Amino acid sequence: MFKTKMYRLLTGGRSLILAYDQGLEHGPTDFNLKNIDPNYILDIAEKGGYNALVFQRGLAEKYYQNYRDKVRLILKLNGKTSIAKVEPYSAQTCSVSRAIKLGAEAVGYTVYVGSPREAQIFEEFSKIAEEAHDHGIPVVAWMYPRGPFVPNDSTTEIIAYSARVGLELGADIVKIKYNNDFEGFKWVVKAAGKCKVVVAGGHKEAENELLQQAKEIVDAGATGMAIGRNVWQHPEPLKISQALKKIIIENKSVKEALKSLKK
Ligand code: FBP
Repeated sequence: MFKTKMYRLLTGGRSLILAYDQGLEHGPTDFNLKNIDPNYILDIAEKGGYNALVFQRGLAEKYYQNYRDKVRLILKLNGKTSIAKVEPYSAQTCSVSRAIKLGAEAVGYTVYVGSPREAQIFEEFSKIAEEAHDHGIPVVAWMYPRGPFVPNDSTTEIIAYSARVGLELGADIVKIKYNNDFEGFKWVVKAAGKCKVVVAGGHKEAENELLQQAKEIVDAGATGMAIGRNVWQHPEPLKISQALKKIIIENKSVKEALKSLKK
């Protein structure tokens, strides 16, 4: 079962995942009148042919159930708001068994590497990884270095370390940020070993920059992207999805992907 689920998260070894947990992580400040509605996002995930969509449990319960046959779900098992300025720790909000009942193909969890609460985070994550794997469910780990002991979360060294921690702790896919160091990112991917590497999108940026970033990360050996704002804040989410797929899934050039945007 694990192999089938892992296989379905990929297309020819690559993956494009739509992330929509920002309502909890950042608040509605990321949204407009369209993308505040989870149905809008489900429609993008379905029509855009995403490998999977990331939801927290509340959205999975209230919006996802009619889409079980149309969109694959990665259920995020922990979360936090951006309000409390405390030591980085994202509490567990859903169990693995509940995620499976809700139709999850995989589960997700944020590990704040280097946080003063790292020991607690590791303990929680290890239990989740064990339970998920016992049930044949892949684990996607958001590996984000953060906290007072991490003066810079964008160095290649700390990103590579975070990717490695994901591998060591039993993640199947690590979701990390790209720091635009193309050569360094090859090392990051090596550090992740048999773990697949997907890159987060970040704040909305220019289309050519986003597509260039997508090209660099797959050329460096990453599996793809798990991206949110750059897609559902885009005026034409299906077009930008198509352009990303051209690069990530079809191995096309940035030029060809940009051309598909103009059509
Ligand atoms: P984006 O592509 O919109 O950046 O989403 C990626 C993501 O990892 C989300 O899944 C998550 O909500 C958010 O970024 C958290 O980012 P941060 O902790 O840096 O605010």
